[in-house]
Amino acid sequence: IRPRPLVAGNWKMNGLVLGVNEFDAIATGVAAREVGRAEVLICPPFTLISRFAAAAAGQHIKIGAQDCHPKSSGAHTGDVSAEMVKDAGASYVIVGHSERRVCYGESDALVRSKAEAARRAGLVAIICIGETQAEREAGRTIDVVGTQLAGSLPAGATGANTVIAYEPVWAIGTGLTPTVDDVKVVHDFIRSRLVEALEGEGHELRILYGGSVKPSNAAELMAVDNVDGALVGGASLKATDFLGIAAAY
Ligand code: G2H
Repeated sequence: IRPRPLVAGNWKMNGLVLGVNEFDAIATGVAAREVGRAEVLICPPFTLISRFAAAAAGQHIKIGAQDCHPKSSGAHTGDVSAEMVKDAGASYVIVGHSERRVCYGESDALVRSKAEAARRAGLVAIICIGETQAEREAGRTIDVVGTQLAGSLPAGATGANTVIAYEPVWAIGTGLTPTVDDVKVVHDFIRSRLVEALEGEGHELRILYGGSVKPSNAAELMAVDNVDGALVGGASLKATDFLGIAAAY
């Protein structure tokens, strides 16, 4: 039995203009069961979390953050803790997105500590991993993904507190997507490593695919073994596109 799919929207640093309208339209679509059996999540910038959480109260749509600090409080100017995100109304947090690994030099160890913070706060961590174009061309995809997974996954992760997102860096925001065969190879590999590390529980973690997911490719991606949902960037900012993707899952 496959885990219930998760379709997550990563709004990145967007949503100031029209974001509230698009969120309302997405929430309305989810409430009207325009989506399939997928769990639907929107991760807006920190500043919109409490607003969206209030709008989503009593509805099925979930809210998440895009990052958190490993500590619960302290002298960390500009940072936001997992506990703060939870208090604002989030139930998920993305950690280790490639944009953070690249722009802020986040290491696997830091990503793991953020995933541990998420668990401590009662949030589900979505741990992102994925190879760059140069790594893929050098034939190092499996090696890189395996190293990131081993370094970022906290001990004792469960399907209830952890989600893995495979996002090939070269497919992010570029319109390029790997072939479904390429996606299958990496997702099967991630599953095998999860089962090695977590035994039977390794079957319970959802493995999302991310990178230029759109309504036109969502169904073929979802049909791949061990693809348990999507992490959607650009296409999650438009309600009709995002609902179209969610409906495929
Ligand atoms: C990858 C993805 C969302 P996009 O970053 O995390 O973005 O769908 O725009 O490629």
